[in-house]
Amino acid sequence: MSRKSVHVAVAGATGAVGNQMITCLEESNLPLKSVKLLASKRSVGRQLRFRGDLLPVEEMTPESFKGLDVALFSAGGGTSKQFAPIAADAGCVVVDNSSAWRMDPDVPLVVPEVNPHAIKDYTKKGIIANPNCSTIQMVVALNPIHKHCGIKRIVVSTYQAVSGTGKKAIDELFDQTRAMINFLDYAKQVYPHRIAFNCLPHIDVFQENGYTKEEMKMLNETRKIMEDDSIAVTATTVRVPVFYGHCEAVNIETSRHISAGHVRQLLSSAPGVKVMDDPGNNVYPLATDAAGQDLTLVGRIRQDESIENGINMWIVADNIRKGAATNTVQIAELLVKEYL
Ligand code: NAP
Ligand code: 3JN
Repeated sequence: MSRKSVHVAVAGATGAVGNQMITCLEESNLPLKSVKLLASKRSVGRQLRFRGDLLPVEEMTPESFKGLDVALFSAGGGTSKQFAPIAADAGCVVVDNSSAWRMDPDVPLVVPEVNPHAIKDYTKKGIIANPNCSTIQMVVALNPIHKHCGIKRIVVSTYQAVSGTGKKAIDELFDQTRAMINFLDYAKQVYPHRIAFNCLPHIDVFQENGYTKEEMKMLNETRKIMEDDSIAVTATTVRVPVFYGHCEAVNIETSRHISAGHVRQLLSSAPGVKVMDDPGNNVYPLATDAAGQDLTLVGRIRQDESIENGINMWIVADNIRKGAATNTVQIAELLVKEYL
């Protein structure tokens, strides 16, 4: 175990995820020697607060990574493709939030509660990938069940908050809602349809097979993180007019029978999970319960009575914290503690 103190950068520091990364870094016990904030040229001149100090936002360039130990990236896939290898060549380990490197066999895809051992493979490319938010919360809740009785198939429908799309989408939901309740015209910029008072079964781009890229990410990433390509996964991902917190209705079919009570018991002691399951008293997880904290909340656990070995549940987490920034910082904490 190392107590090395580290020079860390946040790339995409002015964005929805980057901003939360700064907060998570402030809250973390990482032994920090310095923090550098990077974004595009547009943000040069801005300053952001870190533990009481105002830090300048610098333009990310190939020279940005010299002397750094770890960089937390959330500046989009193209930027990650371009800059992550440059950072790695400079000796700086990248923990990347985009989908650019997730399915690269030489890049570990890590959820610390599920496959922390995979971090060791960071040496192959100097890059560790953070999964998609919808995948993270699902595998945190499902992995203990998979370990116990084998999950054969997952059917998931998501209800995803607009913060998953970034700053501009948060503004769009706010502006459209305000316009509509004042009987005014509204503008659409981020989504192809109105998001206020609506649900859009469309997240990321459509693929040739009729699924969206978000839906295919859930399939491929789940198998890689749970280290089991035999798990069948089918997803429908939906954007809903909620600011923070992704919700998921999840149905699983297991190899061996497990009762709803046993699932509740397993998840009660699972790392990173909080069971909120007392429907008689209106207790089940809500997006508003998840927002601002780091646990994955699980409720509505019940037998799927239509098949022999099936369970239904409702899984909720803060998409910007556990779904992105918190998971990234947790990976960085493990990396520094165990490997640097
Ligand atoms: P956002 O609010 O739009 O922020 C984008 C950030 O990227 C801003 O800081 C922006 O800087 C920076 N950026 C854009 N182009 C850049 C460039 N050429 N060089 C340097 N910085 C650049 O978006 P977000 O919601 O934070 O998401 C950012 C990325 O994180 C996404 O594209 C995605 O890859 C990833 N993400 C992952 C998850 C997940 O599920 N794990 C969830 C959400 C997002 P300026 O302010 O200067 O433009
Ligand atoms: O839409 C959401 O709720 C999550 C969005 C994630 C996202 C947004 C833009 C680009 C990603 C991602 O993490 O998969 C990407 C990307 O492909 O990098």
